[in-house]
Amino acid sequence: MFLSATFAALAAALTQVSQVAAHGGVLSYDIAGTTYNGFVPYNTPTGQSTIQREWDSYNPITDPTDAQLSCNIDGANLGSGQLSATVAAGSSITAYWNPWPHTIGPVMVYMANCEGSCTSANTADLNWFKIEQLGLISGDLPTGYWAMGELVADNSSWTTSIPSALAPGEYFIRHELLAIHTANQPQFYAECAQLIVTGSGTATPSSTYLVKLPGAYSMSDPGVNLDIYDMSGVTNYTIPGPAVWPGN
Ligand SMILES: *[C@@H]1O[C@H](CO)[C@@H](O)[C@H](O)[C@H]1NC(C)=O
Ligand SMILES: *[C@@H]1O[C@H](CO)[C@@H](O)[C@H](O)[C@H]1NC(C)=O
Ligand SMILES: [Cu+2]
Repeated sequence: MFLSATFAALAAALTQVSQVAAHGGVLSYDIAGTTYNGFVPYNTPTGQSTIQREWDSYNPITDPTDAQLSCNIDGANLGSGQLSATVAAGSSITAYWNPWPHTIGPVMVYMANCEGSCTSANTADLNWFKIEQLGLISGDLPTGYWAMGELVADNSSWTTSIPSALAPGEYFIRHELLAIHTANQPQFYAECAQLIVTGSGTATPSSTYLVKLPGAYSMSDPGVNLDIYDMSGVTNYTIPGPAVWPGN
């Protein structure tokens, strides 16, 4: 009785540890040479100060229509602790994840204009546009080399550039990993950070490139709900969501 209870507790603890270790998110950023810490999940938001929106768990969102798909659960602003990073259009941004455990699936980077203050914005209402995406790089679906594998090989980081012609203003940047290693069970990992983009650009994406999140994905998308292990020899993968804004 005592032993089995102990084993049950131990098994539960191990399961929790492995679940935490098996997932994660963006923990910090390097923006034009300055390091910014992210939110620290599993900790109270009280006293935290970061450019990132709150996210509370390393677990993925598994429903492409989840109400909190835009900036993860619960995506709240941090009140007086909520910061924004000022960055010139054209600058590079590197996002750093915890040592990332998954190598199968696309990497997507979005932005959204807050039309004013990002801190007071409801991220589900914003018009999001993609600034970068990469899916299957080589090989076939079950055994090929994916953008997520490249991210892991690159110190669990991803570097992208703010489009240089982008009109100045307050924007979110949203990094999203879509892990598809489990058959017919997509895992969405998204984190958002607030930027104040400076410069003399005038370009803004037209409506063709703008989507709501949730809204852009569905379980009927070929790249969302699939069993890669049943697709040996298939060498094309359709990244979900809108086309990447060409930046002009
Ligand atoms: C690897 O990532 C960590 C952050 O997770 C960073 O502190 C470190 O500088 C990176 N190493 C290299 C070689 O870029
Ligand atoms: C591969 O391309 C075909 C033809 O366009 C398409 O029907 C199919 O959904 C694609 N497969 C994936 C996994 O995106
Ligand atoms: Cu995971």
